[in-house]
Amino acid sequence: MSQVDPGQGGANNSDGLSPQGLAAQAAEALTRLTGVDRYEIAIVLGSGWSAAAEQLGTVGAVVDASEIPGFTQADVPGHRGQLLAVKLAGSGADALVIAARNHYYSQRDAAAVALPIRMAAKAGAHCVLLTNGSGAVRPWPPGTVAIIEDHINLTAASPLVGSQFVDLTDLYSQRLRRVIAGLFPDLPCAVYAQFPGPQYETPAEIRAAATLGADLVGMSTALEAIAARAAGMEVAALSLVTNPAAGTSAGGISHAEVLEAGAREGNRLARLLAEVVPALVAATC
Ligand code: 8IG
Repeated sequence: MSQVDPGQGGANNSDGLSPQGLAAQAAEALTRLTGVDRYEIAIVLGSGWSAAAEQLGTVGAVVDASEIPGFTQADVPGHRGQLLAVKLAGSGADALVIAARNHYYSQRDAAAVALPIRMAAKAGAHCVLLTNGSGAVRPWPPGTVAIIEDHINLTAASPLVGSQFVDLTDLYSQRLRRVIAGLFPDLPCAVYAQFPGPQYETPAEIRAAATLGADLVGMSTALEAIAARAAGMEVAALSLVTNPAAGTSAGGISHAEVLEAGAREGNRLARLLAEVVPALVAATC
């Protein structure tokens, strides 16, 4: 077998396991540890969103990310490092809440970023809701929630290797954006630019991003969305503005302010997700 197998998602890692093989192993561990054979939806909780799981329904198994192969250690304060199996209130559908993303800036490894997404796809999820915290290029105050409608990938990386010419025309599914906007018509739509991080941007980089058409900047969602689409999932994404992007306000940016915005908005975000997630499940099942 060749080292790079396009159909299988890229180069093998040092253990000789292809990305798809590792994802299958992770899905197997997930299924065993949570006792759920098949998930209807996966929800990735980013900065500020981590309080949401409990309000979605009945939390079953809670698994430490370190128990699942391929999850790198949670190194960011404000990220829980857990996966939760949640039975949604109402429908009883099984949702996988991933409060443990692998960040690109941790290892500069886009395959690691893709692992939780690929695992969720192998565990049955055909829809993923990605959430994140972001800096606002636009004059949107911290606390603003936006529906991501498109992205600009400024990482110069991809989770895909080989001849996987995946169509991203409708990456952030218009169908699902309409479902969310139907529930929350006041949420703005946003183009999200992913920078590689972990440093925040310079003011000149933010002016450049604005010229390119970005409304928000972040460090996570574009690579995950690409991986999800390549895995055949329908993608929706929501972003919480936690800070004005560099140079767009008087002060600088601190991770503390990012955490504060998340903590302040936690309950509101949880209530929002408690409405959005069942609607996405209803639309994609
Ligand atoms: I939260 O201002 C959060 N994540 N790149 N820039 C980038 N990522 C972010 C920012 C920001 N705020």
